[in-house]
Amino acid sequence: MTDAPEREVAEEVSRVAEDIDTMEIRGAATIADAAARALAAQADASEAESPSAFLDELRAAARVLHDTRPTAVSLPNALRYVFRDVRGATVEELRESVRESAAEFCERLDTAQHDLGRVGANRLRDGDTIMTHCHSTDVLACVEGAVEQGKSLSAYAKETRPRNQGHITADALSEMGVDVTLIVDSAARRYLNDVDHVLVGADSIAADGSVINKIGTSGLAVNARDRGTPIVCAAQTIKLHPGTLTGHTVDIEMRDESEVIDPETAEEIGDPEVLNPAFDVTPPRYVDAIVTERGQFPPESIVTLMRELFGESPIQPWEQA
Ligand code: RUB
Repeated sequence: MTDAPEREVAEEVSRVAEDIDTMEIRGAATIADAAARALAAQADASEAESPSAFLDELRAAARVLHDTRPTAVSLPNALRYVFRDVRGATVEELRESVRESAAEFCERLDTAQHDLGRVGANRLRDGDTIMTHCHSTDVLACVEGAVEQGKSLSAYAKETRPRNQGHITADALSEMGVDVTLIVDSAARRYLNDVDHVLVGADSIAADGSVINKIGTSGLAVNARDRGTPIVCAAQTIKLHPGTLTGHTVDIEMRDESEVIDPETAEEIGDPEVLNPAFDVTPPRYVDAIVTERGQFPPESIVTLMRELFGESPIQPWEQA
């Protein structure tokens, strides 16, 4: 957080921020893509007359985007990436470099997801059954890769209360020709014996290899370990959280209670306190592998990749006035 004075940001930036906040735009990779494009839109719309005014506006836009949802590190990592390559002595040069940097970021995101998918696909065998939680485009890339390799798969898709992102996954898997069974979250343990791999995504990966993902992931992982079912996290390196290298923890977003229960029903049952954490932390000992575009890693070794990619002190453009 910062005390920097608030500046006007481009309409498109406000719209994207609102859509991320309300989860019209959701999922870590999709949020990152939208944030990078929004910075490019800010650059396009800027009427700044000096390079410093242009950069002030760009930082203000980064701040608005950054403050939407706290858990998916892909969002600040996208902002960092775009800022890292911004150069120029004039407003026009700066504008062009923001456009180029944002476009390069989005292209790399697509390529990384495709490459990750091929790695994850190699873990899956013809005839395997998977179980999914929430909706992760990185997970779907692994399934798509396996289908492209000619493998036939079945899936249990957990519905994922309270927002039911499992419905999106069920739809996407069916589109790929996967035989899908939708289950409520509490039925997961019942079906784990029939499952060859649990596949989950990540919003952030901490330096110790912990996986931060949609609430319910940790319980699923503990049950999977108890049943001896391998649990794989599919996560592009944009999900590695550099702040955790220096001891920071990942903020877990708390969302509105209206996602859990409507006010009338709450009143009927005595207006209990309602808690709605959006994510949880799965310790590395419950995760068999983290699949990235750079190959698969045991969770405990992910720190090496994190140091290589982010160094010790990543920039925080949204904190600069
Ligand atoms: C989405 C979620 C996904 C990760 C990874 O939560 O937890 O598993 O974001 O998604 P929400 P992806 O619906 O609250 O955003 O692999 O697409 O980046």
